[in-house]
Formats: sequence, C-alpha cells, structure tokens
Amino acid sequence: MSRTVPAIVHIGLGAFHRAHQAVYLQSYFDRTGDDSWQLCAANIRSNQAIVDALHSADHCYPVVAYESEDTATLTNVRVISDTLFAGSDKSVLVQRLIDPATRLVTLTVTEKGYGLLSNGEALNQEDPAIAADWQSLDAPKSVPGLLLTAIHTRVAQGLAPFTVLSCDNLPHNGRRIQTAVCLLAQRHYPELVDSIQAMSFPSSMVDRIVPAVTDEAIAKSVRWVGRQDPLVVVTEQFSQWVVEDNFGNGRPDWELDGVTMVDDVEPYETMKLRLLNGAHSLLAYAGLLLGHFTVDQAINDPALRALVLAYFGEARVTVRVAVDLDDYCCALLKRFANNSLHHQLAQIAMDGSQKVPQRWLRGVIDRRQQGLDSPIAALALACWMAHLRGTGVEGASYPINDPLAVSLTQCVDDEPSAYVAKLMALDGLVPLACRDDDRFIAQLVGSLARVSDCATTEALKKLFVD
Ligand code: CS2
Repeated sequence: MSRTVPAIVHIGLGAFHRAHQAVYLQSYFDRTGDDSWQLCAANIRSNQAIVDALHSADHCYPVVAYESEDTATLTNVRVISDTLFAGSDKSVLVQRLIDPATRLVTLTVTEKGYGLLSNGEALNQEDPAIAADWQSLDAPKSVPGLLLTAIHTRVAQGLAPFTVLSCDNLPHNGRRIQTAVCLLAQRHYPELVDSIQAMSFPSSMVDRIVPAVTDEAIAKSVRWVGRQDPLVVVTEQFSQWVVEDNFGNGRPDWELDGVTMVDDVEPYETMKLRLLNGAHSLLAYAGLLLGHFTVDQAINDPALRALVLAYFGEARVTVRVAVDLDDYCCALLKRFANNSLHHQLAQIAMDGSQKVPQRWLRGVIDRRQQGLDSPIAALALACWMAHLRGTGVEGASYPINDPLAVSLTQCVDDEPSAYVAKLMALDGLVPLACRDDDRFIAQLVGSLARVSDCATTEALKKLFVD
C-alpha cells in the first residue's frame, strides 16, 4: 500500500482498536483498493512498546478471531501506515492533527480519557491532564486539550474541520467529547465554542471482545498465524459497529464492510452498555469475589449464570431497540462462554468508577421511572463495593485499579450504611436520581450487608441464586 499522509488519526492504539476499527478499514481497503483512508495511530500515555513494535513490523499485524479453540479466522491488517508515541512531548501528534490531510480523528481512549465527571457535564479537575490543560494549553496533555489545540490552529489557518468519531463504551460518546472540548474552549478560546458546536462529533457503538494479549495467547495463535508474532491480537468472531452518520469531512463507505450507519446510535448504545457491559461488570466483581479469573469460568458457574440471567431480565426492560433481545442475550451468554479468549475478569473490573454509572445506574433510574425496583443492580453495586475492599470472600487479594481508587477506598467502611453514604457523597459518581432514590439506597445497604456477611463462596453463591 502506498504511504500517502493518512486521512485518519486515531488516538488510543490498543488491542481493541487493532481488532475492531482497523479490521473494518482493512476490509474497506481490500474491497476498494482505496488507500486514501489510511490510519496514523497514536498512544499518548502508555504503551510505547506497541508503537515501536508496529513500526519495526512496517505496521502489519495479524488478528485471530476465535469461534472456538478449533475454529478461528485470520486477518492480516495493513491499513495502519504510521504510529506515534506522544508521551511527554505531544507536539508531533498535534502536527498530525493540524495536517490538512487529516479529515477524521477516531478515539478509543477509554471512559476516563474524556476527562469528564460521570454526569458528562463537567470536566474532572482531579484528572491531572485536565487540570494542567485548564491552566494552560501551551503543551496540551489531555484528549480534549489536544483536540482543542488542533481545532484552534486549523481555524486560524482556514483549514476544514476534521470529524471526531468516538469509539468508547460511553453513552452519547460523541456528544461527550464535544462537551469536553467546548468546556475547555470556554476557558481558553471562548470565540471557538460556536465553531466546535458546528463540527461533527458522531457517536458510535462498538462491540468486540478483545482481551489483553498475553504470551500464552501469542503462543496459541501460531497455529493460525503460521509463526510466533508478538503483534498478534486475539478476539472473538463477533464484531459490531453502529455509527451515527454525521461526518463533516467525508468518510469511507464502510457500510459495505459491515458498519451500520444510523441517524441515532442511542438505542444500540443503551442495549450494548446495559446488557453486554453491564453483565460483564457484574461477572467481574461477583466473579472475583468468588475467586474466578476469567469470564468463561465465571459464566460457567451456575450461580453466576443465574445472576446474569436475572440481571438481563431486569435491564432489558430499559432497552428500546429494534433488535430481538432474546436472541441478543442468548448470543451474549455464548460469547461470554468462549473459552479461547481467557478474558480476565480483572481487565473488566478496572476503572469501575468510570463504568458503573452507565452500565447499571442509568438503568436503575429508567426502571424507577417505570415504577420498578432494581434489586439485581443493587446487588451488583454491592458486589462492586465489596470488591473495593480488595479481598475475595475467601481471602484472595487483588489490586484496585481505578482513577478514583484513593477516594473510593477512603469510602470503604465495615458498616454498610456508612459505606453507602460515603460512596453516594462522592462528587459526580452516582447520578443524583439514584442518590435520591430512598428505596434503591435501602436495597443497596441491605445487599451490601448480605454480601459482607458471606464468609464462604458457597454462601455468596446461595445469595446469587435466591
Ligand atoms: C469490557 C469491554 O473491559 C470491559 O469493561 O466490558 O471492554 C467489552 O469487552 C467490550 O465493550 C466488548 O465490546
């Protein structure tokens, strides 16, 4: 493939991006031969190793998609034409963003990368990158800061705006990143707010289970790749991308490659966040408490399976989408049981403070509006709170990996109602409508007391099936 300046700049070069958006783009390229939509992919905080390794491999890598141990497909991805590590010095990335060739910026920067409180309405000033960019944009550090700096220069140079396509597991993800950029602009360049509001920030729902790559996964993939390749990404065969069709500066016609273009992503986002991701987080916290390590182990535990089924029953009444939810939930159970992936519960358990609100709590609010309690969501939240104590029911310990780890662990209290009260008082974590829901709070305190009283895994399992 020729090495023209890529039209797409991607921020967040992790395994997920390599197994999802890059694979759709490879399919687009294979079908059309059009190399104008190549990718420049950057990391801005961590994982310089993948940037360097891809560089040495001319940016080619294999993706192995497992249906089962004995059934997998191989895709060789070649659409990344450049990679960057913009660690302490991000100017090289800013140069890419202001290059006239850049038409589309895509993001997989995880929930915390948006730099917003969980209500999506205010910047999280406790995020060091946001706090620094709030003071000065001379050397932008956060994603909103980088985008704003580039937009400022592009406007000054009279360049066409790029589109910013969000690919993270957040509701209204496009609107969220637009809000974050606008909030920062109000501080530094208020005159730009109208232009930013007029730019395209489409939302998208992304779905593919992509575990972190391990040495074991690399070794196992030799059977499919034909060689030991440390750049391999392993994933499942299922893949879905639903994208809001709102691109101000063109896009690949990737609907022919399996991307679903829609006017409104929200119903799909809600379905995926509440059913798939909600069940994932439930399996992660409840599963770790029980001493499980992987998603397939957890879903094969009858108590956890029953809990997930009860959770589906509760959450699905908050999902309104033209999809058969029986089929969808059935397919999720099968996807979770895929034992070729070794998807670590600890990976899903990370960053709970950024995930729990949209996965569980928005559903609780929705159910309350329908006059319904949410006992399973209360139990799920209780499992997260028990998880934050850092030990499983029978004593196994694990680290708490969360940007709010310090504040969260300060809330931990042996007394359930005190613990719940402290958690509810944390700024911007639990939506107001949940905090004000006395019945939910009472159920949460009760669930936390019951979970905390379980001294054995058998007792906890019993609680999950009762
Ligand atoms: C997972 C997701 O780590 C997590 O929180 O729930 O990464 C999940 O695997 C993907 O959203 C699946 O599309």
